[in-house]
Amino acid sequence: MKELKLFINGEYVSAKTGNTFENRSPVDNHLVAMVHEAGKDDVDHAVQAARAALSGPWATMTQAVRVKLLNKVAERINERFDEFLEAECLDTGKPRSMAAHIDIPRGAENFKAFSETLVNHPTETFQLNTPDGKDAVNMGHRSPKGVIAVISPWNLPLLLMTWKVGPALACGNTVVVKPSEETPTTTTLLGEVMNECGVPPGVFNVIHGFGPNSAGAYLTEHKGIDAITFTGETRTGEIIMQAAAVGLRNISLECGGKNPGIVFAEADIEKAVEGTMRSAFVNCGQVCLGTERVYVQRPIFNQFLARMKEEVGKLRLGRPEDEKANFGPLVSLEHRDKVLSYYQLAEAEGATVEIGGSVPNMGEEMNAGAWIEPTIWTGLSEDARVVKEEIFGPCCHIQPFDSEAEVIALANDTDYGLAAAIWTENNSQAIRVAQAIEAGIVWVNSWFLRDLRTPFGGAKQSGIGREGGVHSLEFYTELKNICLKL
Ligand code: NAD
Ligand code: 6OD
Repeated sequence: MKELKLFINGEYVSAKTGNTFENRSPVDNHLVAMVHEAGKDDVDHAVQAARAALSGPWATMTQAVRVKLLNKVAERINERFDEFLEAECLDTGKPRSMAAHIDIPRGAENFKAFSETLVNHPTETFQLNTPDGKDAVNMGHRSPKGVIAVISPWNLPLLLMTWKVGPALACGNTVVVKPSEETPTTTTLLGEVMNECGVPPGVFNVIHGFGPNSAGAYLTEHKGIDAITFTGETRTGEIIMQAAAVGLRNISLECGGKNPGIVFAEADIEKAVEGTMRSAFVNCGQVCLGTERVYVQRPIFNQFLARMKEEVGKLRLGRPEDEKANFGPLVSLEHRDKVLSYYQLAEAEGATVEIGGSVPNMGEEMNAGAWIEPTIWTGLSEDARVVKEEIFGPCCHIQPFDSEAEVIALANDTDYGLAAAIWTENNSQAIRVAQAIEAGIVWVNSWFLRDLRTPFGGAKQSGIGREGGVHSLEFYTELKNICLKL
């Protein structure tokens, strides 16, 4: 049986707790690996290693050498592409075609993009006339924040972890990563890559375990952590924010969403259908930016709904390695229970189930997995829990609207503010509505089109702070002003 150990100070080590937990495939529930669960002592070991590495060769390395190393890491992930792909698909059950297109290439690219940003981003200078008729020069200087705790979720495991580790290391920090207990494998594998590329021991550390009363909480509460970057559920973000308050540690929170898709009568319907199919159903609906509320202008409502149902009917459920499959299972049986409870709630709240709504029959072997049908509902009121709460499954509610003002109000009537997608060929309308939507990112005639130089994050309960491009540099460095009297 495969064993996943902790990665501390450049070595794979057993957890001092002696505890392990199971990592099972959501495709058919087979046991993939036993994972070592870190306790307080293990977390302390990892944080101490990361702290010691802050004053080792990593600290004296020039920026140019560090950038070269991180580019090497990106290249090495690409050289070991098939291993990362296999590992990600085993943990998540997602189609290989999707992980090969999104998860793994972006996982590698995150190490390149932020190095480039760092190299090309100037710090500010101001010249000041002083009262004695002379001058002073103010010079911005960035230094690493220190030891960063990276807490990541299971939906895009490698991509979302490296999205934080890439810029954190580019800025000269060291990290202790706690990947999701559901998807520990690619983060563990990255330890090998760090060693192969010559990243000094202690710079990148991995601990495994759960959240409360386990590795996640021990890490965020550890006094040796200088800043915490978290992606996951809003309620977990609230708990982590409380931990960060002790010692006034910096925090970046990328949390949940209940994102609207808005399809205007002036949309190219086929573009809107294609985009909404992706935003609602890709990765089995487990993308924080995904669309769970779709508002369609009344003149095209019936046509849009009919086309969506037609396309959902064409989705092919299957194993990751099935080349014809484009739809995998949910990440776990536990998550399926949650999503199914919303499927039942939708009916109890009076939804019309337009398509889907239950568990598919996948045959004897795969019926043990976390499969679920892609689902479309109509007919719910705006205050239904299914329309208000994040489900994080392959489902959406489609609702007609009449006016621009009405749909802006509907789109914003949520505690969340992560993302939105607008579909219209009328650019003035697109910009007007995009500016009025309360969200960190609004796509027009596209979805999940990512430029890593742009700010990424959520408004309202979807998060605090922005990462991406120079915004990551803001979070991962301490900016100091040096004032030199001439
Ligand atoms: P989660 O909050 O349950 O877990 C995320 C991580 O936090 C895991 O590693 C988990 O072990 C850890 N954790 C849980 N409780 C903790 C605690 N008390 N202290 C420290 N660590 C703790 O989220 P999830 O189920 O893994 O991911 C799905 C959620 O993530 C959804 O809400 C989704 O919207 C959100 N998400 C947001 C973004 C974004 O960029 N905004 C991206 C992906 C996912
Ligand atoms: O593309 C990214 O950088 C990013 N953070 C994506 C988040 C996806 C959420 O599931």
